[in-house]
Amino acid sequence: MKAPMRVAVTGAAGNIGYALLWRIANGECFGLDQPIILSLLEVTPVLPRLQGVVMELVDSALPCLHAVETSDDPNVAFADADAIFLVGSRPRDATMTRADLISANGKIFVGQGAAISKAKPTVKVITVGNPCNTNCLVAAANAKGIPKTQFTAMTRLDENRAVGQLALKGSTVPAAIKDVFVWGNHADTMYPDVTVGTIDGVAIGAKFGADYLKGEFIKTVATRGKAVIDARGASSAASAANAAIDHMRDWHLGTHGAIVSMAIVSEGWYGVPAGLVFSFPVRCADGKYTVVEGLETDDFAKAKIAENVKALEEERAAVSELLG
Ligand code: NAX
Repeated sequence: MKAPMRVAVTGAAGNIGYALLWRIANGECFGLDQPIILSLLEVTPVLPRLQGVVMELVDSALPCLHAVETSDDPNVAFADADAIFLVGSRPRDATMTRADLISANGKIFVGQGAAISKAKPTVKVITVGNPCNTNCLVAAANAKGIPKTQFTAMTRLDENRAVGQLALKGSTVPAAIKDVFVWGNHADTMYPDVTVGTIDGVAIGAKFGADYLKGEFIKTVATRGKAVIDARGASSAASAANAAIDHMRDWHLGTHGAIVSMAIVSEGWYGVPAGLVFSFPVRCADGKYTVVEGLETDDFAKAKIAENVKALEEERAAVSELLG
């Protein structure tokens, strides 16, 4: 067995947390030979409920669970962390506009970002709490001493939703689908790109045609989160936790040549302004991601990328005073 890794999870007593923690501690994310110390962060009033989650984790005798710690202080929870899942954030209520939500959550991510300075400089951070791209931007701006490359936001659920739809339509399994990825913001403007994607080894574009791929397909993926809420009376939790595992596992253990989606701090790739947290096609190896450059983008893709840039620039303007 290796030396234990410290993995922090915020919002650990929430719905996504309840589906996520078990999968981290049973070896699915960092490998079966990797002991895990879970460091769970919650707001103070929720700490008693979190104790119930801790009891259940212990009662599950998960193969990789070395220890579980809890705290309501991010400076404690993130100290010396190797990986951090930023899941907790304030939900939007009926009185809030999207701008109110961005500003309310932005403030949480100033404090959490500053606390991430106490993690290892190699820490891998995934931001799930919404609006996740901009929360990630705020956290990265406030985490002194941690390279921007270590901050990511989750668009893997959008990618997985796209793959799920293609598998249904093609009457096959998701594993038969390769190299589908998402551009942009985790919002209904995101663009699932199938240009280099294949299904059972056949180009997806040739199999399904542009009418479906630029119409019903994009619309279904873009509105899937709302459809789940309407049907279930609660937002996506198990599928979100599953996507967070996919994202972190691929970053840590590699994609073995496959293209996946990660929202990362742009260095200007594909004309996306440097500094925006934007979802790109990436491959991962040796614990690092690399943007897949040189893919062809047609006018449709260029327009979608521009639409996402505009939305994220507006979000960035709404939190400009939080960016240090
Ligand atoms: P829940 O409301 O079930 O749980 C959130 C938990 O976070 C609560 O237990 C709360 O006490 C805690 N929390 C709030 N503020 C905190 C803080 N400052 N520090 C630590 N903990 C804090 O929500 P859940 O369903 O788990 O969703 C969590 C977040 O994921 C939400 O922001 C949600 O919008 C977002 N999602 C993101 C997705 C994505 O693809 N990026 C998809 C699923 C989900 O909608």
